Amino acid sequence: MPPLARPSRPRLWALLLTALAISVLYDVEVKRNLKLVYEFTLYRPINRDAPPDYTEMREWESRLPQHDTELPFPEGKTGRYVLFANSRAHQAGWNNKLNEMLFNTWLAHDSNRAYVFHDFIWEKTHYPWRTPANASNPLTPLTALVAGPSAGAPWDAGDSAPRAVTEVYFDLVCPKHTRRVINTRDVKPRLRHADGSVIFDAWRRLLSEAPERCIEIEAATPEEDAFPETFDIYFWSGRRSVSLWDAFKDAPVSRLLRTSPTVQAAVDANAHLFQPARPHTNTRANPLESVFSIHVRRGDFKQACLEHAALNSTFYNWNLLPFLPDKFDPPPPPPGITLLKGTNTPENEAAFLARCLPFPEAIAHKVREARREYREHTGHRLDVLYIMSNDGTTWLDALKETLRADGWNRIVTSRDLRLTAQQKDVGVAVDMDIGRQSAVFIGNGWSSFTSNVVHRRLIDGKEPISIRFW
Ligand SMILES: Nc1nc2c(ncn2[C@@H]2O[C@H](COP(=O)(O)OP(=O)(O)O)[C@@H](O)[C@H]2O)c(=O)[nH]1
Ligand SMILES: [Mg+2]
Repeated sequence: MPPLARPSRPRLWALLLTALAISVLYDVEVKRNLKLVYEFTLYRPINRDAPPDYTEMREWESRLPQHDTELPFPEGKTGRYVLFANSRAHQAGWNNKLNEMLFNTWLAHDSNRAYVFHDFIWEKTHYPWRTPANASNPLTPLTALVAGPSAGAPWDAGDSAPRAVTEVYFDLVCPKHTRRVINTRDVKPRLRHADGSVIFDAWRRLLSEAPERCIEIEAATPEEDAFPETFDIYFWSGRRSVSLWDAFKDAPVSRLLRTSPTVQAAVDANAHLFQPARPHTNTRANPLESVFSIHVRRGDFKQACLEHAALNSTFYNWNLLPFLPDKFDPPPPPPGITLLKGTNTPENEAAFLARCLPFPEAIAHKVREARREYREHTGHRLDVLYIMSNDGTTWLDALKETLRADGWNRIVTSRDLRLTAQQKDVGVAVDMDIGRQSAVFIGNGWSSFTSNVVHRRLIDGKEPISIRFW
């Protein structure tokens, strides 16, 4: 092999310059790609301070007046109780658990039993702080997240149903050996495809007629039932709950549901962010009544929306109420095409993504339309926009820039809120409460967060024109 010729001086310079250019480009590209990977995995905002301490709140829970063994029937040591241990057999987002908790409390109320409440157990990927892989799942006291009969508040005056109690008190009045254990495998299979009213009635009858004072509902094994809740994800992700709306909206568990003091304090502390830029145009006491808020569900929904498309899912729970605008009918396959279960056409997938994971331009378009329609309907022009989101990436900044072009006096996002550690812990409920109180709310039809905001807005008497979906 002939020896390699030594490059001439100009060629050496050219080589060096090219190498330098490549290394600069490489550096920029690699960093950009690393950032994308980082943003994809760390899609949610992660806090660097310490998680909160709840010692005082737990003490407060333990001192609730119903924790008194001397109280007369149906409370006290002769009282009737039900623990839905099945509801915490697997972890899910706060709102997937909240809608089930409300129904379980409703069942307890209607069968004259005290609902046994317990901490919310976090899925680690949702928790606002990083949790080591070998640590147990973080917990938040229920009373930090919500108030109302599910969290121990009294029922209506004159309602003799027993109040909800903590598990510590349940252990005292219903020691393990005194409990009748009902496994979900003995109830759920025959109700698998039943309508909500049939499922509700079956459980209500079972819990009412059981003579035992103490009942624990136990989950079937994960192999038997991966979602062993009384009302599981298959139930909420379809139309079977809708027939229960009229009864649920008037049920005390729903009417008496309230914002927790922790959430209330967070909303109050940040109220100044929502003051309109021109105060003289706003004569309302509550600045949120002039806010247009949007729920931009991102992060894990990048995957969830594809799964909804593959399963051709309808909207979730109350987002399906027939009197609400912006319906979504899962598109049928094109004529002559039979789809395999769990697959969809590229066209149908695109139709799902347009509604479930909309682009900034589509979001801006929808916000413009809904703002105009609200103004036509009510005469009110809304000038403050609130973007609530679980997105922790620069995508949210880009969205804010896109929306700025539409002449909002102020645009606030979840990240602008100043929160204490406890308030950050319940940040999901803080955003929901802002959504509840806003003049207009646009949400994601497949989201249980959105569905629970829709519920509270309707209970508060907000009009359907103010409840929109992408
Ligand atoms: N702060 C905040 N958190 C959110 C928002 N959307 C989703 N999340 C987080 O995502 C988790 C899962 O959402 P979840 O409550 O299950 O509602 P869904 O997944 O939309 O049906 C929640 O527990 C929150 O931690 C939002 O707009 N704001
Ligand atoms: Mg969820």
